Amino acid sequence: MVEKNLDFRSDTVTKPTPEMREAAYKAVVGDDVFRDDPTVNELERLAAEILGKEAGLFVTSGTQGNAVSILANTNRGDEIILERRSHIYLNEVGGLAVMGSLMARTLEGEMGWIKPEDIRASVRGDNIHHAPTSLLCIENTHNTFGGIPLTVDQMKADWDVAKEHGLGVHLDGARVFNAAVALGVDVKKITQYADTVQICLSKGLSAPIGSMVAGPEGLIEKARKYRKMLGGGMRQVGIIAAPGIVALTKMVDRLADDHANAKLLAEGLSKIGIGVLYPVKTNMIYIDLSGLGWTGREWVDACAKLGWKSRGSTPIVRLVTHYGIEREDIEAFLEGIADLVPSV
Ligand code: TLP
Repeated sequence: MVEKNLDFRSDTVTKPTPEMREAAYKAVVGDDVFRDDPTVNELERLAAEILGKEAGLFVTSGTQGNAVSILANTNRGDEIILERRSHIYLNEVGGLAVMGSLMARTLEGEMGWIKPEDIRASVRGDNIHHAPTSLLCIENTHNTFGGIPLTVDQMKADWDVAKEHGLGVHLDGARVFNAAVALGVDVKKITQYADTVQICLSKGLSAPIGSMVAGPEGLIEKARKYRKMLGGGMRQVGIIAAPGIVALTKMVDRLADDHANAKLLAEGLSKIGIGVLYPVKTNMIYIDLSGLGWTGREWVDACAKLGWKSRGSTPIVRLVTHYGIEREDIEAFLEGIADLVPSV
C-alpha cells in the first residue's frame, strides 16, 4: 500500500517506502570516514556500476554532490560554463564562487541544451588576460525547462566540443533516471558523456536523504576530500545508505508512472483552460495561471481545498509528480479543480 503524498511542490517531498525503512533498520554499519561502513561501500559500488563509472561517493545532497564535483574538476580562478537557468548557477547559493573561487560563464540554452557552437565560442584560450575555462556543467533533465530530457545525441555533441578543448564535463543528473526512462535508454548511454555525474536518491527515487557522485577514481578521491572539508564525512551512515540501495534497484522503472501521471495532469489542465508551457516528457509540468486571471496564492488555496499542496508563484507554477501520487489521485484532482476554476 503506497502512502499518499498529495503534494505537487517537488519530488523532494517523497517519503521512504516500507522496504527502505526496513533496510535502514537492518543496515550493517561502520565508520564511513574510515571506509568501514559495508552498506555505504556497497551503495558506492552499485552507483558506480549503474552509472558506468570507476568509483562512487555518497553525499548528503544534490547541492553537496555538485559542489564537490565542481571543486574536484577545477582550480581556483577557473571559468566554468553553465546553462543560464541551471540549478547549479541559480539555486546552489553561489557555492561555486564562494568555495571554488570560480567564474561562471552562463550561456542561453535551447530548452536547457547548450549548443556546441556556443560552448566553442565561449572557451577562453591561452591568453594571459583570461581566466582559463576548465569545466562544462550540463543538467539533465533540465529542471527549469519543464524537466525536459536532453537526448544522448545532445549530450554527445556537448561532450565532443568540451573534449576538443580539454574541458572536464560534470553532469547535474539530479533527475537523470527520469531522462533515461523517458528516452528509453540505459542511463549509461547518457552518463558516458560526463566525467563526473551527480544523481539524487531523494527525489523521484524516494530515498529519505542523499545523492551519489560517480566518476573516475582520481576525481572521486578528490571529491571525497572536499566532502570532508564541507563537513560531509559521516559515520555510521549505512542507516541512510541502505534506502539508497533500494532506490537504485527498485525505484527507477516506476518513474514511468510519474511521467504518465504528469502527462495526464497536463492534458486535463489544458482542457480547462490552464496553459502548459513545455512539452511534458518526465515528471514536471509548468503551468501559466494568467489565462485564468489567478494569482499563485489563489492557485495554492484552490489546491488546498482539494487536499493538495502546491507552490504558488505568479503566474508560472511548477507541478511535480512522484511516488505517493497515483493515477486516480490525478483524476480526482482534475475533477475537483475543474469545479473551482473561473469559467473562461
Ligand atoms: N531542486 C529542488 C529545489 O532546490 C529547487 C527542486 O525542488 O527541484 N540539481 C537539480 C537539477 C535540482 O533540481 C536540485 C534540487 C538539486 C540539484 C539540488 O539537490 P538538493 O536539494 O538535494 O541539494
